Amino acid sequence: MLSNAQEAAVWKALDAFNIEVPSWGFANTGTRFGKFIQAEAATTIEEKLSDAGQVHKFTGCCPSVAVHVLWDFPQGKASAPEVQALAAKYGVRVGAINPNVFQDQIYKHGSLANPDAEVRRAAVGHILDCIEISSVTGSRDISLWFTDGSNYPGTASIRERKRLFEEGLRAAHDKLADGQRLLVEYKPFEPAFYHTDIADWGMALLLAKAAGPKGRVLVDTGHHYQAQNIEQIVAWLLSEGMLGGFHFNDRRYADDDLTLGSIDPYQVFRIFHEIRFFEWETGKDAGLAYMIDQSHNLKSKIEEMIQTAVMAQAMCAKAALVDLEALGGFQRSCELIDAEECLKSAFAEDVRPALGGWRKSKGLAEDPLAAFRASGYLAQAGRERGAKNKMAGGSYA
Ligand code: PSV
Ligand code: MN
Repeated sequence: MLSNAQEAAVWKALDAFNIEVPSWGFANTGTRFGKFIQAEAATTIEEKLSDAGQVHKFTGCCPSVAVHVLWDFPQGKASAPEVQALAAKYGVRVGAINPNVFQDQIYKHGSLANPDAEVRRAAVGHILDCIEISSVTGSRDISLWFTDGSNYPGTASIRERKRLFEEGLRAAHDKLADGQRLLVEYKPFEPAFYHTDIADWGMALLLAKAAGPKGRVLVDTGHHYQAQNIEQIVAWLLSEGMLGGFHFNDRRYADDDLTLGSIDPYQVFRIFHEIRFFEWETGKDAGLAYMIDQSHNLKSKIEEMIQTAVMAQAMCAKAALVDLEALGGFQRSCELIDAEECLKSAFAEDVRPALGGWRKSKGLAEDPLAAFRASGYLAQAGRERGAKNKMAGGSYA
């Protein structure tokens, strides 16, 4: 049982916590080995926003939706007002704008680091369109992930490509409006298998700095090698004022896109703890974008997104229970066991009753997943979208 003070700390943390869902998490996706079609999956941006609206309706903590421009804006930047209006129709807003400079045929050898100046110009042009879209949708973050890299030693100049990235990112950064930010995401491998141009947080940090003062690093929790200490990366980026936000998901092997906390909830808790510790010590709001980057081909998509949001809230709540004053004291006096127990005892607390109480106070159901299931939304979506999904490929159960 939590004390009244602990319960108040949880409620305060939950009041301040929102997490963004990705539009691409509601559509049928698969692996490179195949796609299992779900009758109720979203087939249009309107359906994606409708599904995202459901996640927010039942969790109360997912008011915004990250969008991928190539996938969600059928007419490019001309679609921005319509997408904006559709989001409002379903009770959400457009969040981070994700340019896509990896799918077109021209990007076979990269985008901003392509040896061909024409291709680099096209990539910068697309990112500038995305910045214009952000101005229409009122989005703060332009979230950049690149597939640039090479597959075989000797086939690319690593240093020249770094220089080209600096040049391209600077050109994009120059066009940001006030209040907008450029988030630079890193990933160690895939689809490039020898070298990825932005392979880790150090490279992303240097490039975000080279881009300009509105450049920040985006940490996708699935984009690390096995056993990497992600909360240390988070702590370092926070202390540099360079952490922009997260793409949350879990992984067992690589970029598995598993449900947040399904493999290692303690990792998620430790990340939230580092953020809270930083904000408590500095008295500053870190201004982070908490986003989910998961797309599931086996689990039911809306249900899984609700699971994720609930897990994120739970880990954020547990982190709010760490006695930071005491922890700091134990750390300074090297009382190792007490420091460790202080952290672990917060993680061990059952915060579910407090989460339920907070939801009730907001007029939400105490169990968002059960309430969503009872709503009948999925069955209805299946009836409306089944034929379209069937046509799009494969059979479905
Ligand atoms: C790439 O693996 C990534 O993490 C990037 O954030 C993309 O925008 C997203 O997944 C969707 O492909
Ligand atoms: Mn990502």
